[in-house]
Amino acid sequence: MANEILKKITTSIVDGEPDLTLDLTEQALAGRVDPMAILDDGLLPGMRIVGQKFSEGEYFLPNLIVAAMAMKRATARLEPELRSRHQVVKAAGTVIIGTVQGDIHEIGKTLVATMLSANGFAVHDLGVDVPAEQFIAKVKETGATVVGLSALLTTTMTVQRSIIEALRIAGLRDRVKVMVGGAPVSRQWADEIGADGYAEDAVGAVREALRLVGQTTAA
Ligand code: B1M
Repeated sequence: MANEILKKITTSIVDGEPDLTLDLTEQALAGRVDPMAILDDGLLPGMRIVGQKFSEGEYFLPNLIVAAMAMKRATARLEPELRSRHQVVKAAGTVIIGTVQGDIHEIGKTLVATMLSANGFAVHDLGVDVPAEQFIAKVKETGATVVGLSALLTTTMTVQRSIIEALRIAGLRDRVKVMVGGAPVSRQWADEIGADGYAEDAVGAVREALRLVGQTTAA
């Protein structure tokens, strides 16, 4: 039953049917399918296929938009389930997160924020298209010790580097650890731009953030 419904969820993302995606997500939850499996084995494979079809010229921008709509509705429904599965350890640390300036991809960043907050971090999500000044102002306001920079475009990855530099110029670089992520980002890139941490996905981001604040608990 689980495999079948997960496949249907994937297909509904690829076909761009947000109502059906939400409906199938509800059905899967009612059937006690693990919310993490709904995400990893149902929704995300659908997004990967959509991205592939877009790069091959089979899909166009409207296909991306409708797939993102389906993904957002389903992840909003999964969010409380994902949170409730984690025993929250209060004040693991304070994280400021956002998608960097010039980039409006929000789904992955929001998932990372959700998982961090489900694991005890106080999270300030600045949204998308966030300029360096806004990260800096929020670090000063909150005293956060981790800054998370998401970038989904090869053209906006470089903004991660500029933000790290802006934090240095603002005299904050020694006070915060910077974690970077996003589909085109790699550990190598993180090292190259002087980031302190990198994670490939939302679960990895929790592990990395805990490492950065000096804790060892696994996500
Ligand atoms: Co865009 N887009 N898009 N898009 N889009 C990609 C990224 C692309 C790979 C598609 C493709 O060509 N195959 C391509 C980028 C190519 C490149 O630069 N290499 C692309 C393009 C080209 C564009 C536009 C330029 C298209 C255009 O206008 N011609 C445009 C850019 C707009 C802009 O930002 N300025 C654009 C627009 C859009 C939409 C607005 C239509 C929509 C986003 C809607 C929204 O977010 N509200 C969209 C979508 C949906 C995608 C794809 C299909 C899916 C992205 C997604 O949500 N994935 C994407 C193709 C793909 O990735 N398969 C694509 C699901 C999400 C859960 O995964 O975001 O990777 P992801 O996040 C993961 C990890 O990366 C990681 O954890 C997350 C959870 O596992 N992670 C972090 C993310 N942030 C992290 C931060 C961390 C740690 C881990 O620490 C801080």
